Amino acid sequence: NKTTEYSNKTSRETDKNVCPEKPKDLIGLRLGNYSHVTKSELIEEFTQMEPGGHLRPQNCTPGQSVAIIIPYRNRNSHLLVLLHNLIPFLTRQNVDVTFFVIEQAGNSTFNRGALFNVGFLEAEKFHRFDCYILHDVDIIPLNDHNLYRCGGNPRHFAVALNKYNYNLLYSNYFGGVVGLLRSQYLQVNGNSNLYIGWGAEDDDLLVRVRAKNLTMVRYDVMTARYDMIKHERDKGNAENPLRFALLKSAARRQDVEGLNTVTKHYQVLDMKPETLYTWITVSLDNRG
Ligand code: UDH
Repeated sequence: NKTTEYSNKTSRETDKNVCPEKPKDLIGLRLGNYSHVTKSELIEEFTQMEPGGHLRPQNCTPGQSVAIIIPYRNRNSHLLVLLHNLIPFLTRQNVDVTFFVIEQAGNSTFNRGALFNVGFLEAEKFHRFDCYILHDVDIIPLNDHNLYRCGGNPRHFAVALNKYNYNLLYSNYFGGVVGLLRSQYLQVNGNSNLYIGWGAEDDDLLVRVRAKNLTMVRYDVMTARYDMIKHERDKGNAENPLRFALLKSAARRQDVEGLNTVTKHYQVLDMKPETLYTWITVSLDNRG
């Protein structure tokens, strides 16, 4: 029983050595590491990784278990760079984290929102994580005071991107990297599954958050600073012309479409617990 195994490892009742609120090894703002790296080099470098992409503090007991959900298709080099940066970053933060890469199979139009819902449901089959962080593959955190954990309100982590001179893109921006407690993700009914192609699924999630009387919280621009790896728009992820119309009905659709309806629309084709991550390939029918 995987769940029991996992819980035993992180049980706080038997261990009084709880990780400090503010970890001691933080170093603050630094440059990202964009050197070319292979998967086997990462496996060799990060011997602390446990099967399925589980990383946990060695010297204290963490307060939360965190799942990082990465929506993915055809971005291998970005994924390796992300992990090369995230693993040391999260080690310094004493985070108990498991990485899930959710790969959309085939050539169907990319559906980032649905992939997050799939990631949540599939991760739950391993463990009821306390905190779910929804993380684009190409966004690299630069300041380890940007603590990867969840709290009383959903957090927008990716506030200041290099692409926008490390400023917020717009005041209601809720994209790139966000974190919600398990209970909050359930409460908002996850993401919408209806945004097929690029745009506005992140805005829809913020509407859902607010409609349930939750507030988005953010760290300041120095703390919540990221580099986005430069890339062209992917094939199979064209701008969605319906996105503005969909966004208008976001709150109305919230309870009838989202996490509670995605099950009908995906199939797991492959599931591999590897050293650096649990890799899950899914087909989506993109019918909501
Ligand atoms: N993603 C993939 N593969 C795809 C499409 C998207 O892995 O084919 C994932 C990936 O995690 C990515 C996220 O979905 O970080 C968001 O997609 P995106 O990077 O296309 O979206 P973003 O708004 O990119 O970050 C804007 C770049 C558009 C280029 C415009 C050129 N003028």
